[in-house]
Amino acid sequence: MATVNPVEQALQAVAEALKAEARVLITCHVNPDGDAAGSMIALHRALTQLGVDSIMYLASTEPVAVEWRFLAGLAEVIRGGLPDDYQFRTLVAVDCGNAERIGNDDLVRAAPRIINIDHHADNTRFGEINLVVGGASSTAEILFFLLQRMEVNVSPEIAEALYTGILVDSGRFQYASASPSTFRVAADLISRGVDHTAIFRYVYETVPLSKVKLSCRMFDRLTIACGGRLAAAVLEMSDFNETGADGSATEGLVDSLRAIDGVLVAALIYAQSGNQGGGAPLYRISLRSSTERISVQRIAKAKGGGGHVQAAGASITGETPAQIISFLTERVDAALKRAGIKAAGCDRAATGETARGESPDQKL
Ligand SMILES: [Mn+2]
Repeated sequence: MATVNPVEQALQAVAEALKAEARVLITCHVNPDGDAAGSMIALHRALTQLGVDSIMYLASTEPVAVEWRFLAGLAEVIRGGLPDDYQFRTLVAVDCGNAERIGNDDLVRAAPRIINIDHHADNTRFGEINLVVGGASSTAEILFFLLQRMEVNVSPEIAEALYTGILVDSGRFQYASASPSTFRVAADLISRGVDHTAIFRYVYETVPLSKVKLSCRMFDRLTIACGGRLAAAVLEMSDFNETGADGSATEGLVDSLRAIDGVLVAALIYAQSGNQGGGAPLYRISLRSSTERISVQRIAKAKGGGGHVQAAGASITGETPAQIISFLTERVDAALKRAGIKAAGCDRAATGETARGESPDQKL
């Protein structure tokens, strides 16, 4: 007897629902990364092609990280203030693990219907229809299959947006979430006209000098703890002001902390711009783990955040960076102990850090 694949079922349900929609509003999480922005743009173009009245909306008014500014279509995104007819539009959330990440509660409350498309394993399934594939490299990879099912013509523009999402969220195809399917989809997109060399240059090799200066500050403030397994760094508001970097310049910085030999967990703690008001200090932590045996999602969750097992984040109010680092040290020490991982340099083979790593989440 044929088994019903839940991913296939969800793909079909969302494909049918979207094709039948008259008006939609597509949004992604605040401070969008390449997957969030690329997914939003790709889906918008696809729906427009099918004759659906689609608009894109982003709750945050902070500048989009310089890495994604090349994406054609960003200028069409409505920022901050909601469009007049938002309460009549089906809300399509892409790359949002929970409804709060959308950043506008009014929008979520007023939506006549919510369709939720995402790859965060801890997604709260806040939609009426949920297409959540926890093991997928990116939301963009899920969208590729969705658009095929909707019989969308994947134009070079759509392909470029999808490719960017996949490239970035798969860690340039190096994370465990990069499956054979991820590579096949990327190959397909390149055959449709994606200039992967140009995208690589835009995303990774047009770093503003202000961001380089900011990363110097980050390495200056580096704390190594937990027997060399935790690397944590702090960026204060003054670091942003003095280097001329804006809040979006933190994009990707935490990955270079994880790259340090022996380090398994990286944490970047940075001041949020809401800080200057003189209220309680607000910090954002970006967390990365090099091994599936240590879940940073769990650590982030303890502070009200979330994400993936190996990439997560949280916002923290009312704690100093020193307090946050001691919390992280405690948590990482406990996680290392649970996983039976020794200090760096002791027993490298036992860490599994070079293992291929099979994600326990659902695959496409
Ligand atoms: Mn994503």
